[in-house]
Amino acid sequence: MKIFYSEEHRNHYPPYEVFDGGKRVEYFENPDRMDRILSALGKTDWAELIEPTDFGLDPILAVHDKDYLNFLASCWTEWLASDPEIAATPERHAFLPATFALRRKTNRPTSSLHGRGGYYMMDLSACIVAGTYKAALASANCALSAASSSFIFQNSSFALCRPPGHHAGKDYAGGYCFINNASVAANWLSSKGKVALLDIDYHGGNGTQDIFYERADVLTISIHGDPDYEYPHYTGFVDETGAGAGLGFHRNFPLPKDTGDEGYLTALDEALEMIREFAPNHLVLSTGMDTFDGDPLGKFHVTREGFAEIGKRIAGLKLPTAIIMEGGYANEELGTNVVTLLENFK
Ligand code: SP5
Ligand code: ZN
Repeated sequence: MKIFYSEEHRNHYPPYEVFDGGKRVEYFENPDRMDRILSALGKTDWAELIEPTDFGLDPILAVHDKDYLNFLASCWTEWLASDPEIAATPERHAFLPATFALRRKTNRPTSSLHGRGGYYMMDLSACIVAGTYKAALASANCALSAASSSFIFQNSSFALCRPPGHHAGKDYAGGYCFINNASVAANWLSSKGKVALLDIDYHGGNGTQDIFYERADVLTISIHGDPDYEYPHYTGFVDETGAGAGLGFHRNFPLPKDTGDEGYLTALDEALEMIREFAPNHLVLSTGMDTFDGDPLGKFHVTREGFAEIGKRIAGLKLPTAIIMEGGYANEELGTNVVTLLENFK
């Protein structure tokens, strides 16, 4: 299986993120996650590591707002220039706004750095540092390379994306995500045929939902912790089913705390039935492993055997699939869990 991976992600490693209550913690979405996956893939005889192709900005701008992307590109340099103390100790800093725009109709990003920051960010976990923008571009190129490979060879491939993407919308970052890799891939594929995007990350795929909400050519489905108790808190409810031409082409499966293999697989079967009925030409799989029992950011109890069965059932669709890495923070088990899922798509 072709695995698209870039070393560029290492330069995106913010020194902290901020949890509820203002608590600074180590950045959970760290480079070690990739090392664990690479190490597990290295022990198989089927993983072929490939550098992504550079697709340029056009396929990214087909999904994201130009001014938002410009903000990501220049944010760090502007932040450094704003304060000599930051410039003197850049490794201790990350850009984060402390005021957030309510998306009222009259709101717009204002010209100051914080005026853009609070508009283009939804929380305190999409921290921007020196290497963030280039890492995000490389990550999107991994997803595009996987999409293109799956299309050309009509088989499945894996984009080992970091940073992840599914919380990022057209013009906002959040939840460790800057560019919505899976959406960029799905949108690219949508010019070749019908696309289904299934999001199995533990957190609701709010960015993906927003991006395709009014489109009927890309069916989006997310299975996740109910926003009644879980991040991203304000979206991912069962009554959000698309709008306009896209009505009926989005579906959320919010699940209760402590969901295990059985409850998860029941929801998955219903999602897979919807995909079969939609009869897409391609599948994009937003693959978070944070549903795992013991994930520090999750409240589900999906087991290793669960991931084997999840992989088997999704692969049973027999669709060329671009598998896109999203979250998963139980680093010690992350590599094995990813390989367990991928085994089914060889
Ligand atoms: C891609 C992805 O999985 N992003 C997830 C971002 C989640 N950020 C919110 C974290 C809230 C952590 N709550 C603290 C629980 C610690 N026990
Ligand atoms: Zn997640």
